[in-house]
This record gives sequence, C-alpha cells and structure tokens, in this order.
Amino acid sequence: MGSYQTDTHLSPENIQNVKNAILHKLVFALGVEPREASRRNWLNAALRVVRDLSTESWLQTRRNQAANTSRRVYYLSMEFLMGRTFSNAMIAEGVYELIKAAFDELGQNLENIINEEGDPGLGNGGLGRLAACYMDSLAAMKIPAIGYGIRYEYGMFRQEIKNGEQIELPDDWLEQTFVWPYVRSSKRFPIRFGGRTWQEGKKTVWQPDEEIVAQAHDQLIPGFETTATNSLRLWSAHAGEKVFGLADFNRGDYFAAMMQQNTSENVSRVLYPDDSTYNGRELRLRQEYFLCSASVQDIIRRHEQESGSCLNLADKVAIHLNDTHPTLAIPELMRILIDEKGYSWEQAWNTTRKTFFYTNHTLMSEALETWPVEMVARVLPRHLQIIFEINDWFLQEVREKFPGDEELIKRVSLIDEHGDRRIRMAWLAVVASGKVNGVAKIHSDLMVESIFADFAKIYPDRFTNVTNGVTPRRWIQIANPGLAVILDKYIGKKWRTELTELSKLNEFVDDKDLQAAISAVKIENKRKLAAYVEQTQGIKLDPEAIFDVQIKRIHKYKRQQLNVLHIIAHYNRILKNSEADWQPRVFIFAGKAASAYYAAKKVIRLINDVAKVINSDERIRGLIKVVFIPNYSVSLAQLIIPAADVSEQISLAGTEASGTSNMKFALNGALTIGTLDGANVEILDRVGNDNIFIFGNTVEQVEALRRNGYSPYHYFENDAELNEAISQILSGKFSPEDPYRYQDLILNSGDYYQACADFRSYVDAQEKVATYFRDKQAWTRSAIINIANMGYFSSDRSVLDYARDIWKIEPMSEKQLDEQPKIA
Ligand code: CJB
Repeated sequence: MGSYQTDTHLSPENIQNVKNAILHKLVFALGVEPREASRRNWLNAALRVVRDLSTESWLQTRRNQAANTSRRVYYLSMEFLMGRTFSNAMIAEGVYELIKAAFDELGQNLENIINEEGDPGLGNGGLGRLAACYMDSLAAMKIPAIGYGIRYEYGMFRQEIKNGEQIELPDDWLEQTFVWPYVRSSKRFPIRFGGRTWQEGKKTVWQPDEEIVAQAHDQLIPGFETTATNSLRLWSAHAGEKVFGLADFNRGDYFAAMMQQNTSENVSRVLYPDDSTYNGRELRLRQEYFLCSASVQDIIRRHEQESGSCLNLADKVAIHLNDTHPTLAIPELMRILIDEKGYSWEQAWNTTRKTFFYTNHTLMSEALETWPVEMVARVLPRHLQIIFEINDWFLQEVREKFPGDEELIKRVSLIDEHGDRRIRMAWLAVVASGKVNGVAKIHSDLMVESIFADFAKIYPDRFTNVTNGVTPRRWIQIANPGLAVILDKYIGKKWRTELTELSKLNEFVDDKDLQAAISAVKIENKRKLAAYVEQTQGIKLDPEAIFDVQIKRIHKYKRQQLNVLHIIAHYNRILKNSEADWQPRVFIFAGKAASAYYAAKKVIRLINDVAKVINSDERIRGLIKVVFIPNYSVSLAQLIIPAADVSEQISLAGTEASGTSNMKFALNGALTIGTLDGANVEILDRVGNDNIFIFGNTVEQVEALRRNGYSPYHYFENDAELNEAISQILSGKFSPEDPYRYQDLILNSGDYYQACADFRSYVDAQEKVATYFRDKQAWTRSAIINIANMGYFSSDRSVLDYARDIWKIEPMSEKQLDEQPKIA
C-alpha cells in the first residue's frame, strides 16, 4: 500500500495490498519474520504502513500551507496528552476496516494489537489533553497549525497502589519503540543560558555561559477524512559541542564532561508531575525557556524561508500560549528581533503584540506562575532586561490612561515587589497578547472580574471566551464504537466532523428501538470495564448497578473527599435499613496526585481504605462497591467513560475553569451530577434541568461564606449524617490499624473547598440519581437527550472559534490543499 494506496474500499484486492504492505514493513523495516512476530511487531509494522499514507499528505500539506497566504498558528504547550496513535491514524486515513480485514487474514486480532501500543503521558491532565484534542481538530478543520512541545524522556509517572497508597514509578515510555515520529536531524537549534550582558553602543550583547541543543521530533497529525496533515514538533535536549565545558575535555577529564552532558540533557528528562501548583524549581524555568527558544527560532526560520525575510511576521504567524508556561516566548521573540534581526524596540514590540495570544486555564492563585527576579537574572539575563523594558513601556501607558493611580501601578506591574521580587508571568502574557481567553463562559466572566479585573479596565477589548471542546473522533468513534454505529443509523455519518448533527437525535428520544439500542451499548461497555476491573483487581462488578465515576487529577478543589463522604453516608444508611430495596451502586475513581501533594495522596488512601471496609462488609450484600483504578491515562479514560452512568463533576463553584471530561461523559450518555462550575453550566443550558443533577452553592454563595468566615464545624454539628461519616473517618473506622491516619483531613484542614457546606445538597442529589435510575426508560431518554445536545462541545467548534475570533485564520479549502504538484 504505502503511498500508492488511495483506494480505501474494502475489496479483496485492497485487503491483499494492505496485507502485503504490513508484511513488507515487518520484514524490511523491522527485520522480523512473520512467524516470529510479536503483537508489538505487528503493531509497529502496521503503524509504519499508516504513517506512509499520512506522510505523503503531510509533505503535501506543508507545501500547500507555505504557498497559502493565510496565517499559521503555532500552539505552544508544555503538555500534550496525545493518547494512543494507531486507531486515530487509521480512522483519519479511512483504513480501519481494511487493516482489520488484513489482520483477520493474517490471523491477528486488531483490538489486541491496538491495546499493545503505549500511551505517552506527556502531560498531567485537562490542559495537556485539551492540547491533544485541539491538534486533532486543527487538522480535521484544515487550519494551518503546528504544535510545539517537549519530548520528555519520562512522562507522567506510572501510578501503582500499594496498601492503599499511591506509589510513583518512572514511565519509561521510550523503552517501547514508538515508530510514529520522524526524527528531524537537520532541525537543531542552540539554546543558551546564563552568562552576562553588556552594551556596545545601542546594541546589547549577551554572552551566555552554557549552550545546549534542541532536536526536533515530528509527529504527524492526520486530519480526519482530509489530506490536511499537521505536525506536532517535540524537542529533546542534547549536549551541544560547546556545552561540555571544553576546559574539562582539554584537561582530559572525560567524566566531568559527561556529567555536564547529563545536566544539559536533564532539560527534557522529565515532565513536572504537578498540574496546578506553582513549582519554583530552576529546572522548570529552564524547561520552559527550552521549549520557547527552540520553537521561536524554528518559527522565524520557517517564516524567513517562506517569505524571504523576517518582515511581516505578524501577518503570517500567530503564536498561542497554552497557559503561561510558554510565556518566555514573548521576550525570546523580542530578543531575536532586536538583537539578531536589527529591529528597533518599537518595531519588535509592535510585531510581538500582534503575534501572541494567551489562554488562561485556572483562577487559582497558587497556580499563577511567578519567577524570582534573582533566578531569571541568573538563567536568562538578557530576557530579564527585556521584561523590565516591557514593564517600563506598559506602566508608562497605564500612567497615561490612569494618571495618579499608583496603587493600580503596583497591582499591574509585571514585577511583584512584595518580598523577594518576582515576575508575574500571567501579567506579561496579558500585556503582550492580542487576545486573552478563558475556557468556559463562567470562567471567562470570573477571570475579568477577579484576577484580570485591572487589565480588563486597561484593555477592555482584549478578553474573551472560547469554551473548551473534545474531539468526537477519539471520544465517540474510537472509545465507543457501539454508540457510533447507532448514531450512523439514526442521524447519518456526518457527526464525526459536524457534531451539532447530534441534535437530530432529539427527534428520537422516545423511540423505543433507539432507547433499547442505547441501553444495550451501555451495558456492553459496562461489562467490558467490569472485565478489566476483575482481571486487574479481582473485584467483581455488577453491570446492572449504577456506575458512578469520578476520574480526574486528585485535588482538594475537585472534592473527591465529598464523593467519599457521600459513599460513607450511603453505606451507613444501608446498614441501618439493610432489608430495604436499595439500588446497587458502583463508585469508580481514578486519577493521580502530584507526588508532593500530601493531602491529595491522603485522599487516595482514604478512598482505598473505605473501599476495603465496604467491599468486604457482607452485611450490605454487595450493594456498594468502591473501586480505585490505578494509573489513570487517556486509554483508560477511553475504556471508563463509555461505561459510566453517572459523571461526577463536583468541584467547588468557581474553581474548575472548565473541565472536559464532563463533556466526554455526557457525549457518551452519562448523566452529570455537578455543581454550577466550569462547563457544567453550559451543559445544563443545553440538556435542561431534568436531565442533569445540579447541586451545591453558587459562586456568589461560596464567596459570601468565605467573607463571613466559613467554618466546617457548623455543618458537622448540624447534620447528623455528615457528623457520623466524618467521625467514622476520624476515629479510624476505615483505618483500624492506624486510627489517627485521617486526623488532618477535612475538619482540621479548615475545609477550604467547602465540602461540608455542599454535603447535604449533594447527598440529596445522589438520592435523586438512585431513584431516577430505577426508571430505566426515563433514564435512557435523559441519556439520549444528553448525547443529542452535546454538539456544541466539539473541539472542532472550539478551534474554529479561535481561528475566526482570535487568530484571524481562514481554514484551507480542499482545493488549496491540492494546489501544489504531488510529491510522489
Ligand atoms: N488545568 O489541567 C490543568 N492544568 C493547569 O495547570 C491549569 C488548568 C485544566 O485545564 C483544562 C483545560 O482548559 C480545564 O478544563 C480544567 O478545568 C483546568 O483545571
């Protein structure tokens, strides 16, 4: 097949061609005999076959993008949680059925081969997965785009649970050969650190004292059913020749020089396993600069190559900052334009401000990055000067607009002068960006009312919203093929790229056949998940029970502890009235806690301790099962989400910027139990109050409680069930071998995220869930209404919003994608 197969029809001849192509790769690319091939060998052979298909379109897309007059967007992100590649690439190229048929003939089961692929965890959670959904959608929507990130040698740690506790183990994902990316040996850039600067006339000279090399690795991102194929370029760090202290080599000290090499390469060694608390380690600063410098150099090189000069950069280039982590790209662009390309400060600043755009993903103050001036002075002295200059320019502008308001100046200065001086990266990103957006309506509104209120006064037109979205290719077609078949039958196949087509299902909500089909697929998915849990953990789950799922990072604000409090209260109720006709329920958790986040790790232990006691209590006759599935990942999410009846989205109102699993669950027919937070609010708008379980305080109520001095003891003393559940935890009912284990949880920690305040309404909402679930028909009808009204939450819509309102980029037409002469 290779680049020659464009006919994807399921004919005997095409199947034979694909078979031959796979065998050819197996033998000539991998050097393996078919009779000795392992599943992984088959996977790699088939991946190579599909990559050939994508490669031709990829090269073609690059030529056509270069010839196109529109802008390109460069999406800079410290995290990309891409998930497995193989299925996605097969469906994008339209060869899934062909490859399945070829493997059938080869005596191999495609599903087993798909499951053989590793799942690179180059991200922590929502932010990294959003970047991956956007890469998929940018290609599918034919928007010229390149993603830039870091090829961490070790991604997110592998989580094991031992005696109920999280253990972190290295994820050496590169050990398993991954044949999808191309190493681009010619794309190498020097990255410099440290040293000193001085003036030579008007020119600033920076003499760094360390230089390493960034090496590009390209992953192809094939667009679904289009030839448009974008790239995700990931950088790995290498010791350049200059780095290794030459002096050491001269003295013949090979070992010291090799140690230096190790330090240099540390930059891309490991992902910071922390997704929202600020971590001030110098290595992180170096990682961020490494990404920014390599990417900006590459962007300028490409622009010069395509346009013949460095002028008009902003007309052709939009750089998007996925949170503040890549904000150093701003002073890096300024540095290159001024120091290397001879721009004046004003020219450089005007270009920069038209080039950058920034998405804010959290309002939580501990997640807002700031870097000590002292550290930046040491690691990036020239960039510090540029940041100071930007600050001078900006404060001057503010003084002109708001004369005499020195308090405002202090608040908006890029330098926080309290205590040790720190650079406020979010402020820098706002000042230098053409647009700044939040990720859900409520979040974008709160953003301009709270953290960016001063900036919204200074730059009223700068702030906007783009509600997050998820890709239906991965989150329906691949994750839930049974549902895809039903959708094709009832509404046709267009939903894959026009998700609002789902609304056509609204006509069929009372259709008995559709209801039966939807509940049959759900049960089938629950069986699959139950089989996995039984196989991996030995816990038997009843597929007729409610599968109630909370899967996400473990964080106090996401309130897994509230979920646990309800489980305990429910358990107590059953014990008090064990003969009643209780609805069987399964509570499923998965998620990782940052390795240094003590309280979150404790919550994992609590879940496992509670699971141990409840699951083994024969008095409750299996009416509750609690399961913590270890090592949460994108591929596990693909297994768990389609099997969920209930989606837990229970963060304290005002804390979860958007959430995206809430969208994936509803799209797969789970009903949400959630607070008025993040995108839950927009899900409610679309599915209506009858098809979602909303509970808890609103943002206004949360703030009022804070103002008036919130105390969890008030609720503890006045709610008997809450009192009982907390007392049991504190007295060691779930940890008899260590009764004081949870002394510092919930009450004594002050309950900053107000779990106690929302307990009563949460328990009542859970009661409604159980009652409603008994009415199978009503439940399934609601599930269909959820699916039918999720069209808005496609990441295709999100990226088109960005392209139209923020980047000002026109998607390419199929005609434009076909203009340049073919390569092969
Ligand atoms: N988010 O995953 C992260 N990491 C951060 O450091 C900050 C925010 C999450 O981003 C998602 C994508 O926008 C949001 O849906 C989610 O609410 C937010 O916590």
